[in-house]
Amino acid sequence: MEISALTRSVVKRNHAVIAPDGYINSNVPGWENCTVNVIINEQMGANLCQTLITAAKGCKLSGLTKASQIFFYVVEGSCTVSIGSQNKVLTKGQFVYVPIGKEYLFDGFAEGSQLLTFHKVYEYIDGYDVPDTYFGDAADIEGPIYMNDDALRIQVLLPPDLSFDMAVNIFTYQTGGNLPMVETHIMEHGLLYLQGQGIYMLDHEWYPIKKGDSIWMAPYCQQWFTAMGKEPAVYIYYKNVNRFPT
Ligand code: UGY
Ligand code: MN
Repeated sequence: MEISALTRSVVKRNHAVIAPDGYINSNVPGWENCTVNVIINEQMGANLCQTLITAAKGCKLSGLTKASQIFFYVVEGSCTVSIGSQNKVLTKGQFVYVPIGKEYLFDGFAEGSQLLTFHKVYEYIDGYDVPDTYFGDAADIEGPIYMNDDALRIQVLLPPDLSFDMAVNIFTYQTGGNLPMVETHIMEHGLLYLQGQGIYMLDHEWYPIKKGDSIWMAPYCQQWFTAMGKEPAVYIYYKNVNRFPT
């Protein structure tokens, strides 16, 4: 018998590991016929929001982005999306970046489809316009080798353009791959595990992590990861970029 008093989830001052076993659903106005799990949010001290949306029959997400831009990524299933005059079908691995000040509508979901979202308050920069809506497909994006290690690949999903103040990347570790150093950096991360398992070190604590788990890393939360198991470990993560630290 499983013991309901145990979980792998932890919420600390500068990091959190959120496993799906503790999810409690939220209602988000305009997001109908779905469950919404708000996994990372300013309530825990973060400067981003990360949610996971699971579609039920008749799921429809409509809204208008205000201060925050939103990145939507299809984790499972498919849907249709309309933003301004653009209409597209999105399937697993495809994504859309919705800038501030845009109306969006997602519907036509296959039941059980899952969307990951990252939200960040947009920071203007002199000399640059707000980015446009941007569609993409992770399958079309090459993953160059990371830090000369053939076991590590990073796919950069958003354009390398200073008008963007957030990056979303997919990091793939072949079996036995690990981060070549302990990272210590000002940028913050929100992360969802897409495949496999491994051990994450966060602020010198060690956590077993697997598909479906999420992680929040505050600025300067020290981080290291090694893949385990027999399939590659894959995670998608958010990072704030391209702005002078205030
Ligand atoms: O881009 C990054 O900072 C990335 N290498 N961090 C991480 O995977 N924890
Ligand atoms: Mn990092």
